[in-house]
Order: sequence, then C-alpha cells, then structure tokens
Amino acid sequence: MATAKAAIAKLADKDVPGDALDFSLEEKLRAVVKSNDEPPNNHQSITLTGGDGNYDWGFNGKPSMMHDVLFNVHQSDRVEVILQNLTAMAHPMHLHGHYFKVVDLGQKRIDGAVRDTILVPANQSVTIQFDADNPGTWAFHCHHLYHMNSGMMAAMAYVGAA
Ligand SMILES: [Cu+2]
Repeated sequence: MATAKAAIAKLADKDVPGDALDFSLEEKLRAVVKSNDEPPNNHQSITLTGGDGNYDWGFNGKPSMMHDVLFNVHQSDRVEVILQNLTAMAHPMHLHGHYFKVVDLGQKRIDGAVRDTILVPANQSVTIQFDADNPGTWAFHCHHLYHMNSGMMAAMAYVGAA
C-alpha cells in the first residue's frame, strides 16, 4: 500500500543473505559488566530438533511442553549449556529468570554479550553460561511463538525449589 504519488522503491538484489541470521553481529558484542569467571560445574547439552515438515519442534528429538523439565540446576551452580541446532531454521532461545553470557559461537570461544535470548542459527551451536541464583522453575523456549506452541517449550528447574 502507498499513498497517492508515493515513490515505491524496489529491492536491488535478490538472494543476498542478510547479516541477522548468522553470527556476524553477535560475535562483535561484548559484555559491559564482568561476569563470573568460575568454571562451570553443571554442564548441559541440548539439541534443538524437529520441523521436518511436521512442525513438531522440540528438544533432544522430542516435542516438549512447559511442564517437562529439560534440565535441573542447584542453587549456586555455574551452569554451561551447549545449544546445538539440528534444524534448518534459526531459533531465538530464551531463558526466563536469568541473564546468561554467550561464551561460544559455532565452536569458537568468545567473551560475549550478556543476554536473556540468543539466536541459534540453523545447523549451528551456541554455548551460554550463567549463575543459578534465582530458585524456581523457569521457562526455556524458542521465542518464535509458533515454534514454542508446537513443542519448543520446556522448563529449567532448581532441585528442591517450588
Ligand atoms: Cu524456533
């Protein structure tokens, strides 16, 4: 739609990949505040799976839902989570209740940004670290709501917390 006599520009080229779906922006970012340098004691490895025409997004090969606990932490853990995307789409992964540091992009170690959501491009991996300092059961999900609603939604639960 356009108002009368409005100029309508055309895109010059097709098939030019954009920056937003790879690591080119993310790898430039650095945290403003220094975070915990302690080595992690709680190591998790999670695959992002599904979507082969079935729209059955999930984790570790299984469509999940909010009440499935994907992984556990204990209070005061330093947690490292490897997110390996085995699908053909990028997933912006979001953890509630915590801020995490991006420490690895595509198996390249970095001293990256602190965030609560990180884009994991198709067929790539991202590793995050955070302090388990907010007891409870927290949603961990893809921020594409249509992926979340079709299975890429689970929880991170503190052991011994409600
Ligand atoms: Cu997704």
